[in-house]
Amino acid sequence: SARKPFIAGNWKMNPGTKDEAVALGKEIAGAFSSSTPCEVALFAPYPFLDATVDAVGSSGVKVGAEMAFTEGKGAYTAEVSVSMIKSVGCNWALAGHSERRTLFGESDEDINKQVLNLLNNDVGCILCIGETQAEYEQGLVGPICTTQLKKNLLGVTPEQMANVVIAYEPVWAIGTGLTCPASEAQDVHATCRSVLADMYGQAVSDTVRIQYGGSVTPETVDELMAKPDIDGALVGGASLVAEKFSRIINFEE
Ligand code: G2H
Repeated sequence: SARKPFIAGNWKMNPGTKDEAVALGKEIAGAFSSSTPCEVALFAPYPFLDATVDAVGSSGVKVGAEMAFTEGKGAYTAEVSVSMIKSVGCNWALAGHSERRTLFGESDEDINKQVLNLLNNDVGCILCIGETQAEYEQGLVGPICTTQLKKNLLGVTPEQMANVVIAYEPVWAIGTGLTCPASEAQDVHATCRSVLADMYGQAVSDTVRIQYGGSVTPETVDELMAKPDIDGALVGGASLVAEKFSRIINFEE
């Protein structure tokens, strides 16, 4: 397809020290070359964003925040604003990761506010969606993804969709070692693309990158990336091991 693949590492609340983050960022940047078949971004913990931006240097690897708060400034103890992350060189952020939804109670409305705030400040957004194990077992994958896309993207314009990437992450496949079979992920990605076509028209929908996330490894990435509607990956555990993530970003086309 005409869509440039996009593979991102979500470091979550790892690595444990700035030195580890810098070493990992440097190694991954060193594995990113003109023959790497995708865009690459690393989502790092706040205290390491600045150092990770330095570590990747001029390699072309992007660095982003794992979320950004919806307010611009003020008395919001412990929160981090979009302008703060921009000021250290980050032009991407995640929104709606399932860990934020389930462990921290973020609602579809909260996530919608985050998405709008990022886009209105010219920061790219990877919107994470996906069903829980219970929803999966009840056959609710399509309806859940549809609802999340509609609620989380409410008010986002067709023009702003150029700055949006969707990450489909079946919650039951996150960190469990259970990768969703590539053909099953492809079906969900196609459903998501048809929802986006209903919302924004087919031409816009055809340009939106949809990543798969959930226990992606060097062993599973090639088959996933071969599917027509899988345009990348959001990688947790394997993005913490430079050798593994380097193989993932340099997947076999
Ligand atoms: C899903 C993914 C990254 P992992 O959360 O967002 O993590 O690859 O460890 O399942």
